[in-house]
Amino acid sequence: MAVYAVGDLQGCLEPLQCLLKQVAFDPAKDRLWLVGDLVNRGPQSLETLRFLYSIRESLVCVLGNHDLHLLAVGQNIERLKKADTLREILEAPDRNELLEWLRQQKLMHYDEQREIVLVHAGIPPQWTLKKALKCAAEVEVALHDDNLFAPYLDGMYGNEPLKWDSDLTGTARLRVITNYFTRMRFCTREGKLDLKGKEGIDTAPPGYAPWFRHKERKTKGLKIIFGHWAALEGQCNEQGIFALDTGCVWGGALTLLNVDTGERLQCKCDTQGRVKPHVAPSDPEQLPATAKR
Ligand SMILES: [Mn+2]
Repeated sequence: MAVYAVGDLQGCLEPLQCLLKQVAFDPAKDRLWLVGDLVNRGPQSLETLRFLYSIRESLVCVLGNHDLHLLAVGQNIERLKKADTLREILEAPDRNELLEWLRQQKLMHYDEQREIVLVHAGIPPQWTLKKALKCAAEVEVALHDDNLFAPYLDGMYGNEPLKWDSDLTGTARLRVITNYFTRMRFCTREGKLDLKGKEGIDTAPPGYAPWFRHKERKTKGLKIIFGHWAALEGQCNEQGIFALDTGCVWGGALTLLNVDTGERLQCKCDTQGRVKPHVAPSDPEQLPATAKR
């Protein structure tokens, strides 16, 4: 049995299938861990969700901001945005089955035996593993409860409060937990969020740093696999921290990590999130027009 973690799919089914083929993924034996943002922006959100649902017994999946957005739109709590490519899911005959499955997923997965955590965006520096699991579980209770689900999604949008406080209650409490797990990139050492910056590590505003970079981070020693931050291009240069979002939907690549061996594979993508055709450099017919001149 092998365990593979894969970065943000965002509806890019072709590159996923390309990678699963390369490792001869066997759903009967192997396990696939997904860092969330399974859908949106890419070309095949519905097909991606259907495929994942078909192998659901072999999956571990944590939710990303795009997945939560889909759930909110599915509940008529939020409207589709111009750049969303989620309509095909909402209009599908099997939408309820797919959305119900998505809703049952978690914000955080902890593999006790391997001492590895899987999250979409990260864990704030001031939280221990125990605290993070407890906070994730609070949101998961709301997600999985028929009565709490819609109010949770309704209160989920927004940037405030920017920082965790154990005295927070209700929607504000769930909102900041959700923002940590699904939207965080830069924060202060106390965990105050900057939700604007999206670029590389060296673009942190003064007083801020990538969540994994803080010296006092309480999850040091734990392995953490995450996605969400395409500008890192899969590199964060931090012991035990594995960045997997390599922007497959933006003309980057989809990345697969063998969780036990640390081996990485990539499938290069075009700007539509499809598998990029392999170009042999020796074939002049295949060279871009500028190179022929
Ligand atoms: Mn994301």
